[in-house]
This record gives sequence, C-alpha cells and structure tokens, in this order.
Amino acid sequence: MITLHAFGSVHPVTHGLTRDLRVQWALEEMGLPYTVRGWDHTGGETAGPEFSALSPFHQIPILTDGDLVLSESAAILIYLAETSGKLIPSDPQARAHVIQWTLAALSTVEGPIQPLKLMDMGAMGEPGDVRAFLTGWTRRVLDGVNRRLEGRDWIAAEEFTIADLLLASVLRQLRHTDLMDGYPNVKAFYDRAMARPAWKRTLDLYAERLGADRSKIE
Ligand SMILES: N[C@@H](CCC(=O)N[C@@H](CS)C(=O)NCC(=O)O)C(=O)O
Repeated sequence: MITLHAFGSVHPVTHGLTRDLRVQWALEEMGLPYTVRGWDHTGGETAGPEFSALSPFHQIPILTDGDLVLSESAAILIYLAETSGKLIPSDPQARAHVIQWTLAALSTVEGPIQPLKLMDMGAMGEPGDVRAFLTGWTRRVLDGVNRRLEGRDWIAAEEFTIADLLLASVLRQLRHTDLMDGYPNVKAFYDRAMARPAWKRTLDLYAERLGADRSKIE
C-alpha cells in the first residue's frame, strides 16, 4: 500500500505551497489507493530520527510503497507514472520529453522561483542576510548528501551513474568556496568523480575547443 508522508502541521505561511500537494494531486489523478501519514513539522517531528531515516534532507514529501522509500517529488511522480502507466506516454521519445520537462520544472524553472518565494515570505531575513541564508541552506543539503554517502562510493548505486555525474557537476559550482571541506564524504565523492579519466579527458577537450587555460578550469 502506498503511503504519502505529508505535513500534519507546518507554518501557516507555507500553507498551499508545500510539495506534498503535487504528490497527492498525482495520486488523485491516477486514482491510486493510498494513505497519508501527517508529520508535525511545527513540533520538530521531521527533524527527529524517525523521519530522518526516511528523508535524506529531513523534507516532505516522502512516498513509501512496501519496502520502497522514495524522496524527491519528481522521482516520486516518475515512479507513480511508471508503475501505474498513467500520466506518462509509452513511446520512448515522448517519455523522454516528459522527463525533460519534469527535470526542467524542478531545476531550470524552480531554481530562481524558489529563492524569490522564500525571500518574499521573509524566510531570508534582510537583504544583507541573504548570503548567510543561502550558505545555511547549502550546508543543509551538503549534510544530507554527506549522510547518504556514508560507507558508499557513489550516490545512487554501487557503480558510477548519471546521478553521480550530475551531482558532481552541481557540487563543482561550489569550488570557489570551502563549503565542502566540512563534509568529508561529499569531499571524497567529489574528488573521486573529478579523478575519473573521462572527466579529465572532457576538460582537455573543452580547453582545446575553447582555447581555455587548462590549469584555470580544473
Ligand atoms: N526537492 C525536494 C524539496 C522538498 C522540500 O523542499 N520540502 C519542503 C516542503 S515543500 C520541506 O519539507 N520543508 C521543511 C523543511 O525543510 O524543514 C522535492 O521536490 O521533494
């Protein structure tokens, strides 16, 4: 049986915007049977060990289905679509477009919109506090990645996958900071990914293509 782990209580300023809505909407569209477990965010339940065992970043929504524990609203929707055969076409090229726009919605489109929403909600404090807010937020996600990488080489599977390639590419955007230093598993993961011969070859080819100084783009 599917269980949607959703907010049982959360700060009213977020009411109507939380991401448990999108999963419940999909479940309703698909007509799937499910139950809801409401977690008390206001009382700190989502920061506790029971929820932490389900959620890498202590965040809602989570979907459980038998032994499966799944976070990330996009992954949850893809799973529900693939297992039910609903809200996703069967043709591989048409599916690829659905995945394309699923990822675009949550990265390219939501990227600037989420900080704007948080700023307008007052969650970032005064404009001068914005860097401190974003640094704290970054530390929080690094902590989740660090926990996930405990005892693992790669983030999603035993072998290197596209998830590692994407994660390392995202982390690379922090290389002008020392933020990764506080997260040894993340740092080791990043160094492992950057040491891959294919990455080195890619940088060589890139430097050649753009006439860039190879030592400056490492
Ligand atoms: N990328 C995640 C983001 C999840 C997320 O940001 N969840 C928010 C609610 S919409 C949350 O749990 N906030 C409470 C918190 O971070 O403590 C997803 O798409 O599921």
